[in-house]
Amino acid sequence: MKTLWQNCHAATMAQGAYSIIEDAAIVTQGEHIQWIGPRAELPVGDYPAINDLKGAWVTPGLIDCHTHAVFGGNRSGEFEQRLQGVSYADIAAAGGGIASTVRATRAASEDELFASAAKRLKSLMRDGVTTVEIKSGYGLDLPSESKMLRVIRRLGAELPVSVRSTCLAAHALPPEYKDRADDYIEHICAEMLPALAAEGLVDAVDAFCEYLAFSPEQVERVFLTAQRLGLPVKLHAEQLSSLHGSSLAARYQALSADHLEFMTEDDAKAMAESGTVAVLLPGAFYFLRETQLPPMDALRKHGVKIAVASDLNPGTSPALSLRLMLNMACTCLRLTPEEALAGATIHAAQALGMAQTHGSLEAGKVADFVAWHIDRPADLSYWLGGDLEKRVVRHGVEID
Ligand code: DI6
Ligand code: FE
Repeated sequence: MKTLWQNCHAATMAQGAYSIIEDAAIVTQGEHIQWIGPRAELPVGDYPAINDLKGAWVTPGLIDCHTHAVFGGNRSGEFEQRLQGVSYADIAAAGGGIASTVRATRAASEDELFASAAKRLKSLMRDGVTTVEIKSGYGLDLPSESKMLRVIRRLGAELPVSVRSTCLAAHALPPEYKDRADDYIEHICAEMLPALAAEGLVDAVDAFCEYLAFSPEQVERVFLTAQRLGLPVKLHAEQLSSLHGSSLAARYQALSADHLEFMTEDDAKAMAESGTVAVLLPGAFYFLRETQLPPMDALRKHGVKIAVASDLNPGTSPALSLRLMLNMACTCLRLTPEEALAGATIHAAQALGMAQTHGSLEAGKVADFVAWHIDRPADLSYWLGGDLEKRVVRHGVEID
């Protein structure tokens, strides 16, 4: 069905900039954008359905390209501890942190995990999110990782949001493998990834490269396995220290390297050459009270594409609003509102390998967009969360 959307302005985000069309018109045909341009140039034709957007600003549907939205329990108790001075690393070393979420996630049923994650996703969707990536990584054994990934697939099937699933089996060392990290990596490579990929549960493979998680050598073995399975890779890198995981990710043509506070200019060069997106996670930066900023100047100078995501997870970023992350990207990490919006649209799409079809308003792309009742695009990074008045269209169909 051909539909015309008009009486709006568009921030198309083509080429990673606002790329504004004033007094725009959008023609959708089925799930796709068939035409977009100034209303004065609208092709003459028969439009069986016409939508008046009443002066709204239309942007691509927002894309949250890094979340851990499926998990059991929560860690507000650890938040209280950290506020009394215990560090994230201390809590992890004492068996809390990721390990405590692993216990709760293993104990939860698939339905329980689905129900709690669905609530969190609905919160993200109230911000105009139409695509979200969700990682496993709180199961850390084959049955529990498989359970998480099935929940992730089910979220995509049952909610009006496109979901990409990432296997993060190399997130932390499970208790059964205490002091045997290499053996766990071997188990991931020989058993877990091949089995999970064969079940069709994995769109990409991620790992946590950090002194309190896995070394670059261990990560490389996971990447080699992913490569053999034909799966793209991503990496949590340079969050707490500099191990040059981002350069390693670039050598494997990773879709993205994420966090990056401690990355160097050489890492930025390597990422620019491989087209690896820098995913910045201001929620974790803020929540851990980090002080080391990612090197924005080096990223800009070398032309690395920058995305912004929520990192929604129970330990370091219990973030239920992607727009709040856009604000924090501006205030804490010094992005411009235009960079932040590109980071949650076209560059986020690239970080998921979806830039051919998603992330900008262009003819031929999927018709995922939001018509916001705002004064200008910067409003999206300006308001601190809250439920802005808007209409959300996904696959050419308006959703509530
Ligand atoms: N980095 C993060 O910020 C999250 N995982 C990761 O590798 C934290 C996950 C957690 O603390 O539960
Ligand atoms: Fe993360």
